[in-house]
Amino acid sequence: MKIDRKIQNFIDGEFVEPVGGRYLDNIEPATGKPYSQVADSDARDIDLAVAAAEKAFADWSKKPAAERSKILLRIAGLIERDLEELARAESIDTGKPLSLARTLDIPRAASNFRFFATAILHTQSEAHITDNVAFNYTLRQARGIAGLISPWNLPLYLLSWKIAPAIAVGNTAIAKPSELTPMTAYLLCEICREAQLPNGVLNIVHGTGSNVGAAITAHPKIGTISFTGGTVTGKKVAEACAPLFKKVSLELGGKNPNIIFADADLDAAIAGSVRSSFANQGQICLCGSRLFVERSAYKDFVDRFIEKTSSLKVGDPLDEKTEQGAIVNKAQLDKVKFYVDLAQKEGGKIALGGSAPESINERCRDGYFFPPTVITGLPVSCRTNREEIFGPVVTITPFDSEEEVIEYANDCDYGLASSVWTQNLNRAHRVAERISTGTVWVNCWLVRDLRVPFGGMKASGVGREGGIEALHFFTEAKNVCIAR
Ligand code: TXE
Repeated sequence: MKIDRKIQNFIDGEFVEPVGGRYLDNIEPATGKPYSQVADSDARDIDLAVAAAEKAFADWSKKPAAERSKILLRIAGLIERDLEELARAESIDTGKPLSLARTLDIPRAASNFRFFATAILHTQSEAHITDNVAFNYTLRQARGIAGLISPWNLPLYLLSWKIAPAIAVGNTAIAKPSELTPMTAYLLCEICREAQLPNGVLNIVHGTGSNVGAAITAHPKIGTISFTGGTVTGKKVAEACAPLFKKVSLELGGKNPNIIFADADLDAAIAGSVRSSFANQGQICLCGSRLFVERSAYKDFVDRFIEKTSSLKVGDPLDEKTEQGAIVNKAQLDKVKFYVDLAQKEGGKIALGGSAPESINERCRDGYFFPPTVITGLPVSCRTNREEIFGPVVTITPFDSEEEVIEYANDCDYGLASSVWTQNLNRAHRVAERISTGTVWVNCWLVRDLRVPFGGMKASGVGREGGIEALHFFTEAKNVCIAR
């Protein structure tokens, strides 16, 4: 595929060249070859974006919520109109199967805009009477310019999850998508222009994290930072923001337990576990990469889990039948291979997969592919079971009691999400209460309702912005107290 597009920045409603005139190759994971270029911007581009966002803030923050809502609903409608084009772009840019982009990423991006466009029409405010002394009411106001930094695994899904609430409540925004997967953010700008989003409300500046990302977290006029990415980078973001007293939300990595009790509906548990293990090639922070199975069901589960996993079709992401596409880049592929080697050094047995597949097809012969891989026989607290791999690799370990498996599940620096498969309702409530993760799914996975709090504990992050609580994260609560 020839280089057919230069992805420019979108500042003040216009597509513009980066000030330094530099571009990075944008590599297609399925082929390992560049297919477009993306602006390699720097702090000077952020200064331009800040000026545009600052200029737009006065009008945008004073617009009635109903008017902001109408524009966000137009954006949602245009995303749905362009679903096929966006899904294809997302698949080419990330290496994920076209079918997944079409059914998950792009529809969720539309629903993110739609949800917050309507949520702002129904917010409640609080009032408190202090005896006969005073009347208090809470005023929630837009904070100013929001800096939104998003990762490569669910590019439009996670970017829209930040942009929609940030601008819905009246902020203006400067967003930096991952330099690895910039295409759908670029296409979103064209949609925002068509939806007549006022200039400067959303500005998208492309480039590397150390350059543009760091410029966003360092800029004194960007007072709110929403970051999704790795835990290591999350620490750098937090360090940069602390001295400037910025409001920060960090959605970071995960090493999520997936617990299957012997009394579970095994058909459902196996189907759900294959999905939670390998969706998006295991490149979702919510993937259940540590499976724990009650010993009496262990052999049956492992045999049937491997049988179902081995039927997943690894292929060209653009092939409609593909269920496992490419890993996002060579660095991530090398990271996956490193952990598969490490697992064997730690005593693990490769029960399925473990090495790069034969060539997919002529087009993808140099792409970054790795098959779904299942490792058994590892000690619970080895590195493979503690460190985030972020690829199609899971471990399966037996357990003998509820106490033991809760200890295994919580013996982890991360605390993002977990799944529990059981038909014993009391046990479901008991275990859910004791697992230290921000989300516990019982007999399901990745069921998302934006009205509930979403976010991680421990090294999985700080803040709950992935739902209705984002309306509070992106606003400032002011108490007005009037003497009686
Ligand atoms: O993400 P990074 P990477 C995990 C996964 C992966 C690891 C690293 O384990 O292997 O994180 O992935 C920007 N200041 N997750 O390196 O570096 C960067 O440009 C400001 C889990 O791809 O965290 C990108 O836009 N910004 C995660 C964004 O941060 C900086 C999803 C994420 O990049 C920056 C992705 C800096 N100093 C990876 N350095 C999840 N929770 O879903 C980089 N960035």
